[in-house]
Amino acid sequence: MTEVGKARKRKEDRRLLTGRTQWTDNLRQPGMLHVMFLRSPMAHARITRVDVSAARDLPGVVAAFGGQDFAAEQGSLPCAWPVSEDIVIPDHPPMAVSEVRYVGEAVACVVATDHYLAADALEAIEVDYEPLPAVLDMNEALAPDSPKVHEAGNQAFTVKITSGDVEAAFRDAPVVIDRTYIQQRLIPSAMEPRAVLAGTDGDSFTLWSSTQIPHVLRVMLAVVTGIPEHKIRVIAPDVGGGFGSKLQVTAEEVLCLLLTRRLGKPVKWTESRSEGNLTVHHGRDQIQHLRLAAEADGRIRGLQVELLADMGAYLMLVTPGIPMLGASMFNGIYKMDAYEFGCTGVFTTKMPTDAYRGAGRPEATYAIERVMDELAAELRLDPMEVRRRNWIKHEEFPYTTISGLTYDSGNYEAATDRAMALFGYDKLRAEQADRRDRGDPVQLGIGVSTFTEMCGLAPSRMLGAANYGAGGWEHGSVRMLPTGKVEVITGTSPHGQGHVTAWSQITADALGVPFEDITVLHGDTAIAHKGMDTYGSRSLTVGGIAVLKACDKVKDKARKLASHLLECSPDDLEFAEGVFTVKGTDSQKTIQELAYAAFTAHDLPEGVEARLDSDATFDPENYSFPHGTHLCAVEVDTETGMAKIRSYVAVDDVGTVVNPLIVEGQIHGGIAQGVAQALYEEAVYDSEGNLLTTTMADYLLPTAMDLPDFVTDRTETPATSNPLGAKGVGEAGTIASTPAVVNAIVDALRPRGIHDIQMPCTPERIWRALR
Ligand code: MCN
Repeated sequence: MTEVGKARKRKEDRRLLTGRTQWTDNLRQPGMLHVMFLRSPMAHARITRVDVSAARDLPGVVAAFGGQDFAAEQGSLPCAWPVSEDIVIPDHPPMAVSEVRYVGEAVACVVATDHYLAADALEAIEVDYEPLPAVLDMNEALAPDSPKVHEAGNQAFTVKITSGDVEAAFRDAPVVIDRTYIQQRLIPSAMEPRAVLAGTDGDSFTLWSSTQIPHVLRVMLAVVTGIPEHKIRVIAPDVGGGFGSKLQVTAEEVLCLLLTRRLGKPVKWTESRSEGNLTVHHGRDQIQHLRLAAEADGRIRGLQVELLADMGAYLMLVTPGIPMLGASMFNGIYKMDAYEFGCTGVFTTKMPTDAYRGAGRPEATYAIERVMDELAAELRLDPMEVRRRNWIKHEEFPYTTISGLTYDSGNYEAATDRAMALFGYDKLRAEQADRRDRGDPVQLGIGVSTFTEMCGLAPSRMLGAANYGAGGWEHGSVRMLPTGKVEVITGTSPHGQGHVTAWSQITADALGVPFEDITVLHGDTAIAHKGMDTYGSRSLTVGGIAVLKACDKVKDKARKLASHLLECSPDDLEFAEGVFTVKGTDSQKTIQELAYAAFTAHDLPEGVEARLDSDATFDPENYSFPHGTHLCAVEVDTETGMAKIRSYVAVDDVGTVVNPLIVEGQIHGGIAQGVAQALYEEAVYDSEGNLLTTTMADYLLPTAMDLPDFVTDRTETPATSNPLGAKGVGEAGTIASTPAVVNAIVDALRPRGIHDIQMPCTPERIWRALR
């Protein structure tokens, strides 16, 4: 059996599970200092005075600074995705100098010999604020008389995309569904909070950070601070999850670098959970207005989408691009004649939003899958039937959608049939009818989500066309060591996804070396010198393929050497399971023998270097389009409003699977996050712009106890855009699950005249809707 496809346990887990890890906060450096940031208690205010002198005098304090002290050197935090020509990208100083625009923005800092001394000394800093009005509601922010977040106004950008004749689609349409949904603001909650350690030898700088993007960060730190790129090394040591929240160039990273330059000593910062809730970039936060026109038989004519997307106070690394990642996804897996997408990015005095698992695609999928259920209800059709009448049929692939993407492959029928069988769809519908007839206080709802997503970010030319500031290629290197062992170096930066294991499987098959003989290095710009890092479920379909391509080049070199040593033509050699054999003979060389021969270099042919190492860059032709059918059964207690998931079936199609165990883990984690949005999580600001959900007691993260058993299965429709046939999986569960859960709740309540419940669907909200 090949390694690809094997449910290998993860190589990285023994170390992680036995505490032999290198979290950034565990790192120690001689003479290391600790920095803590004083954060604005006001959502919006002018800073009229910052006095750090009393803090400077406290025991253990080495230095204290206000924003003015950094004004000349701190630059502006970058936004790499200007989605329109006239987008407003306000200056974003890492430490506020003259104005604060959200609660939590850094206004001063203390550097001390100890983390707690630094924290205590923050209390001695005096800051005077002149309050300005908070701007919290997107609709109000766009009113002409609204107070302004930035001088240039509260509109960051507005974009419109049209395809087909929208007016014709809606003219005399037999059915028009018109709905507004709110994507509540979410707070990414990685297990490991953010942490940064910056050090210098006087000339060069090393920054350890709990980041997803060491390579992007290095470039950006050079651009922001003016420190030459070759003098900066960024290391992402073990990183305990990110979910998009560590796809960022943060104020703390820049400020730690500036502090180590100024003080000549290593400086570390680790956030507390409350500090993290306030200042890690938030996710979602959109108001979505959808209008869908359909024929009387349920066939969709056209779709109009109008979004308001809350940017928060500034545009961070990819803030404006997040709603745009959903722009081509509202049409989902469905065929239609016309589509219009409009989006306005709005500034408010809240923490900026940015990528959070799925980033734009969960929002789009939620909206279309909710609306499909509304269409079914309007036409008194089964929700699955409406979908069947509209989805792209398996024989129609490759299919170019109304929003202009070409879905390379898929089989929605197969995944749906499998999911319905596992779920016992018809039986559950019968039970639902029975409970309705009996007037059972506990009603049953069935939620359907037939989704696709675009991931595997991405073809560089497509990112360029979307005005994104970087490419989407990935890099991989393979080093054959003299003893025949293998080092793989990847530009991806795993933080929970198991790349060490998966890349070992790919390499083992490609080179015919044992899985155990392979090690994978990553996350250090001095070792993995090229890379675009990990996000957008891109690592396998871009980075894994780069490793595969590098293996191919190693084999080409080895073949040349083998033909020389075996005195035959390269074409006369067969390669299988790590051995080159002269066809029709038993004359052989193993790839390990060839690695050693290359190392000794005693007898190399012309043009062959003294190594079999190779590297490759892969830039795919297209995105990756995983899909699947998720079904959820929810019991809703109409007396208490409690909604409890009874069963959940997910049949996903991620093309060829490298490691089924990892894929299942990704789906599980993803579903948990999607269910969390449907039922539990919400960032809440009060009317003055104070975040109320700053602790785990207020921000309700579900635990394993709150989640049902998931039944998962797969269909495999290979991708055509990469040689493995793989599609991304890292975000699929999150994208698919939220609408499945909410559709189920609404389905249970529909006979009571309810057609929406605002997320998170808390017992209180359901109870109120019932009354
Ligand atoms: N895989 C596979 N076969 C496939 C597809 C994927 O075996 N057909 C494996 C890959 O080899 C890889 C893993 O599944 O080991 C995820 O691959 P991929 O879909 O390429 O996603 P990335 O590795 O690029 O991970 C990013 C993705 C994103 S965008 C978020 S957000 C997310 C996620 O991964 N954040 C995570 N999963 C996470 N898991 C953990 N533990 N922590 C996070 O922060």
